[in-house]
Amino acid sequence: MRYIQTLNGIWDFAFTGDRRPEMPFKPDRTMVVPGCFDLIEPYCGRRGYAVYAKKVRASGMNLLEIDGAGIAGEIFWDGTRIGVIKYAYMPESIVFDAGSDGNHTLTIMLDNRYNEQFHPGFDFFADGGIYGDVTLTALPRHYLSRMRISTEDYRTGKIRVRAEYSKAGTVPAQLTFDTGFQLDTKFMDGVLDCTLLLPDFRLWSVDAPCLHTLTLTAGEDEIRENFGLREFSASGRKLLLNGKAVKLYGVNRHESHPTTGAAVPPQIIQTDVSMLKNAGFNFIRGSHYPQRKTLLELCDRMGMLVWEEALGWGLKAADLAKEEFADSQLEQVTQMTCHSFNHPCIVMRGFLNETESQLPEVRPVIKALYDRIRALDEHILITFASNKYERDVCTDLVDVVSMNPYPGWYDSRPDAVSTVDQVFPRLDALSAALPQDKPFLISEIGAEALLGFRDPLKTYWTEDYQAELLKKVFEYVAEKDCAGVSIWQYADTRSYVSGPGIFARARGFNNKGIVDEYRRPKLAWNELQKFSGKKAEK
Ligand code: ADA
Repeated sequence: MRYIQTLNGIWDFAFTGDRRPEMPFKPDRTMVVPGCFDLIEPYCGRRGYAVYAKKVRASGMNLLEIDGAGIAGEIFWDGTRIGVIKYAYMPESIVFDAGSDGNHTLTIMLDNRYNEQFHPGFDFFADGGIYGDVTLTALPRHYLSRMRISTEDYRTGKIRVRAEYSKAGTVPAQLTFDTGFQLDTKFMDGVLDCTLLLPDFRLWSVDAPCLHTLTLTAGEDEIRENFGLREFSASGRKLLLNGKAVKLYGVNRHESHPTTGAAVPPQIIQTDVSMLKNAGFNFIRGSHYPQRKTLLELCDRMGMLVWEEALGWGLKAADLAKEEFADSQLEQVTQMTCHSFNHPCIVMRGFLNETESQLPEVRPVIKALYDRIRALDEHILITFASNKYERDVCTDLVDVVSMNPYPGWYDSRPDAVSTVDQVFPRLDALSAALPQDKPFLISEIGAEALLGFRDPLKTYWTEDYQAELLKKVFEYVAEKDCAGVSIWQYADTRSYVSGPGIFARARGFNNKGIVDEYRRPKLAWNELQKFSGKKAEK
């Protein structure tokens, strides 16, 4: 078994603003990890360089894992750069040589100033800090990489196992499943790729989320992964889980909490997944970046379907025309897919939320992103959320057509009377204009509602109006040829993009949550519980 040490806890810290810190740096104070330094006085709201350092005892080859940090950074071991953090929220895995046995210094230098990947115009706050767990795993001299386990046929229990080993030649290996089934196999020049029928398997589903465990042993190394046997597929306009039609009733979820920012503690993540599961929801769109490992593990265990997405919000064709930038999107989907490959909860992967997909020049970028994910994962459904509606020219390139319409909210103007009666006609018109041979998913829809603002006249910004609108949306999904919905959004989240009237971000928040930022239910939460779940399978 591998020796894993958690590096969560107290680190040395300094904030140097616009000045890049010298190495080794002089700490000013201590800082907790995980945590967002720019939510702690005197750094609140400040942007610039922040350095974290910790003394760590280690030797030889090691695997450093950081479950998301931001918004960019570099990682040093005894002053030598061993890795970079390019994408906020993206889990990082770095294999490096820690040198001889003794105390070493691990330094994470972050920069929370906006950059090409995280614009100030995004409708969610850019927190600076280490959002997730930091761990260090000692590796033997020759070591195994992460395993990829995929379901090839859910009916027969056929699975495919792929892994890599750092030593060339023929190396015997053993697969041991939780069921007791064992198989001898081998690595050939560092590669293992085998397909097998797992006896006594159980399927993973929303109602019975059965997980299996596979232990892979080769040489002195051993790794273990959870996986689930299931197939999530599209047939015409329907989505199917293990061959059975399933409608998605879900929410969009940001990693966000007023006290901790993006470093949402496991307990709150658990609250989120449990609340949603208990209320009958079956789907979470992880907007707009990879969510924490804790969330994925809980969704695996509780039976919640997840759309995982790469960071990219409202990017323009001009951004994507830059080769380096388009390559960074490819790098993101690669990193994300490889990292979370084995989670049965992840049934769709997405990218480029609300890009300029009405323009033909964006097609090659979407096609390249699709092809990259497909090359890594033969079975996952691939999509992107569009706000170009009938004008979108990229819907033929993906498996699921996902749209972010806002009837009853943005689709009207402040000076026009908007009513929830717009929901059915608008969604019908959109649905009719989209490809009829692919599932149509409403990836966002919603209305702002301020907690406690109640009004029997159901005016804008009230809990009453939001509840009325979202009830109509759920009715639509239940009755019509629509594969599902992820409401915008689960909880209110800190933002700064503001505008007049309906575009306002009152209190500095996007208030379209069906619970507020502290997870206190609004009227819509209570009303939607009556629908979700009961109509999930049809
Ligand atoms: C978009 C976007 C979301 C959010 C939403 C809104 O659809 O994808 O991130 O900004 O609009 O509330 O306006």
